[in-house]
Amino acid sequence: MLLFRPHLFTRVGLVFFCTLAHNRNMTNTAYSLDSVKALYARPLLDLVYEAASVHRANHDPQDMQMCTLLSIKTGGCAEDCGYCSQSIHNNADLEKEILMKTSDVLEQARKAKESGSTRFCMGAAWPRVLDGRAFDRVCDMVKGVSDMGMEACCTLGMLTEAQAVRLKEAGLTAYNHNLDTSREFYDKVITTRSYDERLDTLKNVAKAGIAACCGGILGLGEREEDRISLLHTLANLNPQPESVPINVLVPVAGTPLEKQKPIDIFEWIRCIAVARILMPKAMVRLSAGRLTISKEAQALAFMAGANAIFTGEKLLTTPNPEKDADYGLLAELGLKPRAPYKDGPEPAEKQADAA
Ligand code: SAM
Ligand code: DTB
Ligand code: SF4
Repeated sequence: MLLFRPHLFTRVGLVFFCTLAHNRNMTNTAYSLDSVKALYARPLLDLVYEAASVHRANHDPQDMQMCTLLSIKTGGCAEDCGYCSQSIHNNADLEKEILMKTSDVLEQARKAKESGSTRFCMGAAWPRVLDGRAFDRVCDMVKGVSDMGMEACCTLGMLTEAQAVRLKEAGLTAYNHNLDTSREFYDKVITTRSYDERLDTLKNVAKAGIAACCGGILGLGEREEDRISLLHTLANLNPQPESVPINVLVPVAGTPLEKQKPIDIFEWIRCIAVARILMPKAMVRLSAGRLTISKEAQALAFMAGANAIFTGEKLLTTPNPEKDADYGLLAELGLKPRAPYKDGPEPAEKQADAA
């Protein structure tokens, strides 16, 4: 008779998932939904232990990538995302702003670099990119940020392959485009676009040779099955995302989710650990929601494999921990800000080297 022996499963599980994850980076071997469910169901501290081992095998565990966000065009977005302050379907108290001037954006990027950030992410409240003067200006911004020696990232909504190629030529490191939740739960939160449209943009980004920054939001009212399904979809993207932002819902007054019950912090840790194990090479980025999470919980998240944060007092439209608090926490934990890719190989080359 086969007895369930957790200690044995821990070791066998680690070898199994590391091998699977390693193969996944080189071939089209897909994770089965059942394997992700089994991983997710493991005792929390076993998961954290395994995730820490995978993290240490693939990254310098002292490194923390510091990223800065800037909203380059704020509010007035036609999509109906239930969490978002910037949707015209919601009633958040937000000043709409037209596309910023390129020189102002580059000034902000320069300040971010001076304060230690190596990645600069520009966000626009657009459902999709339209060709024209505004997009030309965004390409100039990307070029300017890249020329400063920072990793340039942007998030502009849906994108065609030709637009992705233009961003690549301008020097874009990564394109942020989140799946946000499971396919099954998606239309409970967003009805103006489909999951497949999100996946189409991710394919266009991959075809242009740009790394994808793709993750989700926890605490939208989704069930555990939805979190598992999201992680399963993310891990089976081919190629896997270069970075995986893990957002916790920031409940914004005037949005349908303003009264949503906060996610249990151990569910957050569990998702971070599973993301790290399934996507060993990715940067796992703690994104929205850190302001209300204790420093002890953030330390456990770093142990579970999170290795990037957004710094600066604002995300796009909502508050974020002060820079001093973040640098203080890194110092307390013996972590250090990571150098940009520009000081080493590009993410795609790194993956090829690992293979
Ligand atoms: N319009 C583009 C899009 O939706 O892809 C880019 C900007 S959008 C604000 C970028 C991401 O921010 C979303 O995919 C979502 O994950 C996150 N986000 C937006 N509002 C949030 C909130 N209130 N709490 C947590 N994450 C949020
Ligand atoms: C991501 O996944 N999170 C960031 C970044 N990518 C663009 C955005 C968080 C936004 C949080 C809500 C706000 O500040 O408006
Ligand atoms: Fe628009 Fe993006 Fe906000 Fe959705 S999340 S409303 S697409 S800015």
